[in-house]
Amino acid sequence: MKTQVAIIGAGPSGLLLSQRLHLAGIESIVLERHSREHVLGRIRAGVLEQGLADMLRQAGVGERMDAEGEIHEGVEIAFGDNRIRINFEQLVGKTVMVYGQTEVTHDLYDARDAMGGRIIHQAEDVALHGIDTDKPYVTFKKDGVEERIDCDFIAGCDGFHGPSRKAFPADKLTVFEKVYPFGWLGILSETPPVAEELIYSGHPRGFALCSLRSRVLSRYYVQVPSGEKVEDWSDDRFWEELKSRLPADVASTLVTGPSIEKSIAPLRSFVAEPLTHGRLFLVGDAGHIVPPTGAKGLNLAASDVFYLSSGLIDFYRAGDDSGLSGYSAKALRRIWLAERFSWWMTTLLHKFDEEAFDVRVKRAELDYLMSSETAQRALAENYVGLPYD
Ligand code: RFL
Ligand code: PHB
Repeated sequence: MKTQVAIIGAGPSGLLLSQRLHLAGIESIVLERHSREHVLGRIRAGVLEQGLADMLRQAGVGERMDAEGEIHEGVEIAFGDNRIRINFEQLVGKTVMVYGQTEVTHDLYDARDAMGGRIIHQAEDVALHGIDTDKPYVTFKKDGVEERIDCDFIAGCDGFHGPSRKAFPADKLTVFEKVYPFGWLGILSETPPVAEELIYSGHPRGFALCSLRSRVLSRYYVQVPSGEKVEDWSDDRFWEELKSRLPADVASTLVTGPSIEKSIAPLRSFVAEPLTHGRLFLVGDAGHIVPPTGAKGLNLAASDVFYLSSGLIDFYRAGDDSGLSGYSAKALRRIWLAERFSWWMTTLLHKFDEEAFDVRVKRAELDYLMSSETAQRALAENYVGLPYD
């Protein structure tokens, strides 16, 4: 097989990249390890920045998001029984879209299907070759048969565990990492959300988040120590723990019900530098991870796609390779700003095994956030998403 851009991974990064390239007349083939059902069964992000929502509209996949998603003008931050609403609209004149990543992926699949996009599922043993030549290629097995795709470029959109980052020569990649000693236990339940907007709650027992997918579908998370097992968390235990970490008036109105999904995600901050080696480009979680507290993972994947697709379009239209050679530096600048924000929000709201001094400093930081409009504006500016340039 032959194509212009071989894309590894059919998560939101890979699908959105292939859609944007297609609209610019650039061919791609997407290779995915799992089945489509598996990809569409994953419950992940829920908050889209305006930059991503606009890109989806431009790519012709915004219709269902605009009909079914919810525009949120603010979020609440709680600590014990103290709460503050961060009013995005008033503080920075922007909003966010609450619409599940699962739905975004669904819409992208529909669009790729409608345009005859090639996505090869259950591709095994995907391997990258010749990335530092101008004739890279990818090999894989499909139904036991060895296949090969020759291409001009490879986009590694294969998430944190995929083969693309591992294809860099060891001495060409530097990794910056922070692993937190806890994860998020999340559940999805067919119950009305406890509040109209998201509530991020820092509590002496640990962090909790009230989120939602619609007026009849709620998504809740509680911080749990690393190593905790989902099987040890009955629905009742989850609801009790969640209630204990929310302001009393919120807890008293929480509607509980059976979970329809329950899983634990570890928390990590991670950046690989650079994002490019030869003809290989890392995009999204393949190159960086943020803890989910700032809702930035999917949104960073989207800005990477924006920079890389622009670089590829300039290359194919005008032979201009400046966007491709500048991709890593441009994407990394925005990535590090989001890394900082996600680390800050995680540190502020989670329970750590800390010294008394650090606990007092965090309390002062929350006091400052609750009492200073300037501090609130900084949170709002980052949460709605920093500009792409
Ligand atoms: P993905 O979604 O991991 O997709 C990578 C794809 O590559 C495939 N793959 C392979 N394919 C072929 N061969 C191989 N050897 C392969 N190995 C892997 C995988 O099967 C998969 O289909 O990465 P992508 O596209 O870069 O997208 C990144 C986002 O998924 C991620 O950043 C977000 O979900 C993070 N995240 C959130 N981001 C937000 O912006 N807002 C949020 O509110 C938010 N909440 C979250 C989150 C992530 C969470 N978890 C579970 C990690 C909440 C949670 C709980
Ligand atoms: C979610 O709804 O899954 C969600 C929302 C906000 C976050 C993380 C996850 O910060």
